[in-house]
Amino acid sequence: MKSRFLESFFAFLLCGSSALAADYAQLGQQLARNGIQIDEITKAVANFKVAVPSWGVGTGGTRFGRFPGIGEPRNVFEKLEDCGVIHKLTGATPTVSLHIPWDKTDDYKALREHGAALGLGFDAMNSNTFQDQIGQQHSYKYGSLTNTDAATRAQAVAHNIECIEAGKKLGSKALTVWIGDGANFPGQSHLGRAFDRYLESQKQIYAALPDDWRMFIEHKMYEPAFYATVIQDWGSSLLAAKELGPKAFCLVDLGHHAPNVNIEMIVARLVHAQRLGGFHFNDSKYGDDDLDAGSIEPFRLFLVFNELVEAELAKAPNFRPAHMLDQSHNVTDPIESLMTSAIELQRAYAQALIVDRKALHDYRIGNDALMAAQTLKRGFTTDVSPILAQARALKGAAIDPVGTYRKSGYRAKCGQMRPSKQSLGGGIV
Ligand code: LRH
Ligand code: MN
Repeated sequence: MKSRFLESFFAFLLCGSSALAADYAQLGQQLARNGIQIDEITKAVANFKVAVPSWGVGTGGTRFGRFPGIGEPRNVFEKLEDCGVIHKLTGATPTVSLHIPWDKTDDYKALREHGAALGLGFDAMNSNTFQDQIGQQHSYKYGSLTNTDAATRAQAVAHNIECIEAGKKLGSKALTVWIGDGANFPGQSHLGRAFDRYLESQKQIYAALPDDWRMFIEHKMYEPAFYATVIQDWGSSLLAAKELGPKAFCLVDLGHHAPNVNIEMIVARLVHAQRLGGFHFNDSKYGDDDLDAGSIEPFRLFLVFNELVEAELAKAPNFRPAHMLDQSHNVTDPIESLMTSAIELQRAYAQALIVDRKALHDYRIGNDALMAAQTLKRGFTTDVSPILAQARALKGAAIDPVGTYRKSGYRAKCGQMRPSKQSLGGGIV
């Protein structure tokens, strides 16, 4: 049924192409003056890929409530259809990152075929030992992989191995392990032994990883634990990755740090350690707000991509970061937010690619701090929108994704096709 939906978009894809040609030519001349070939940048942007979180296409919600939109996906198959729309219109999101058990199904073969029919593959699998499931034998109230009770740890290990087995059927090549384990009060847990239990559990999960898989360890400063989180920061994550083995990497969720933490510095260090596994991109002003990437601190996002471009240019060893979005949408249409967020990542990447690296290097060596800062910033202040639109046009995607999506009436059609019932919790409530 659905791929016919996608077909219906063709009518609007190339709206805005005439203006694009003029804008692209003008930007091309501007960049050529600095010795930059615009088509090179456009090609690199067109090759940029970011995975969409399956849990992002439904309305997220906060602890205070959830206000579902119309035509919410009711199961993982419908979630994939919405992810198919995002990829059709942006050309930048060919894979989906699933969350188990939110996306659990008894027919992963059918799910894989459904994805393929929509032009989608599967990125990192996400395990969930931060919620108790109905009928679950051992509660994760006091932790999962680090729980003081061995049976609870074993249950959590088994769940992660179940996620690997599901991912193998889907063609996924990675498992993201984020646990909320921690303490709310000083004294509640032994900080050292909790970490030892974490490693003991993770070693069993690591042993179950196929040879060509990676494990992404996701750190988070706080929430749901409000005093000490076992994998609280990149240091704990890197210690664990190094102790587990070469298939273990550190995943940076931009929202998982204290305000004003220099995240691009963390990226530079993880590149140095050859353990940068990837990202959960989003934005935040206060806590783990899971807002749209680039919506609050676009300059910070640019500085993260600046480190990625520096690593790319330096041909950093073992550098293969997996890009994923991890957002929660409460007041926007999730499809529109995920499309614009994917494009904001491409924007930050393009801005970092057009930085005059030679001039920047010379100013740095000459300790000309002002000109070094200005040279880097010029990348950020250049409007690269024509490059982003051209990259989409080259891939047969929409020049104006949100405009095309709204013209298509997809959401209204979903409203008819998917009678709204209290759809899948799936949110992060
Ligand atoms: C934890 C997190 C993690 C996911 C969850 C949905 O805050 O970022 O990546 O499992 O959100
Ligand atoms: Mn995350």
